[in-house]
Amino acid sequence: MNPYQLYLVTDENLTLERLKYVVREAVKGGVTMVQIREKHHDVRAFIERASAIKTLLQGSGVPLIINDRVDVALAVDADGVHLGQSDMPARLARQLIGPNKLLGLSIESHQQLASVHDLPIDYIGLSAIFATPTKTDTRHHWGIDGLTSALQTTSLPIVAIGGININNLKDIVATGVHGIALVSAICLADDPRAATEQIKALLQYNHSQR
Ligand code: TZP
Ligand code: MG
Repeated sequence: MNPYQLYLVTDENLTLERLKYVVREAVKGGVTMVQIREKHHDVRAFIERASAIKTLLQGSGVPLIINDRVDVALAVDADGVHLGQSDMPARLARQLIGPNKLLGLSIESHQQLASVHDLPIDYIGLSAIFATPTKTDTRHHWGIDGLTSALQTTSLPIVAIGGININNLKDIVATGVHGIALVSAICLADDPRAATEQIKALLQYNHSQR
């Protein structure tokens, strides 16, 4: 199974109860990976939230990835870390987490993309495909054409993130991208399980049409 196919990134504004509910329902709906992304909470709350999700994912086969913080990933024994450009350098993170954990890196420009080939990472988060209210400081928007050319530039798996929803999914899948990462399309849905199932079905249908 491709673990990048349907990657849930959690919304930092969810209460712990809603966070647990969303992740539980999204797993039932078929997400293949979960990233806990916390921007406002202190490290203690981050660990508490990550531990709760780790417990919930136990036995599901869905890997847990921690955004930004290698220390939190180690503390909760997560399956991996996702770094941004201002987080710990990938090489150092790899030394700390060892060879067996997943390491992802957000790539936000052509220049950053050109320098990934010698980094010890497992996958790229191509950010942001489209402008999105979930993250308002994104500067470069790759669009479908940028995503297509990025896929030709690297052999690393690419996960597309930013503004992806059921309306543009078909165009994203048509690029052959390895996976899509979603925040609001699942976290803000009234029924996160139904939303996930709908997206998963569209992914599978569009993939079969390629
Ligand atoms: N990184 C780039 S865009 C983004 C992140 C975390 C937010 C994506 O959220 P949404 O709601 O799926 O557009
Ligand atoms: Mg980050």
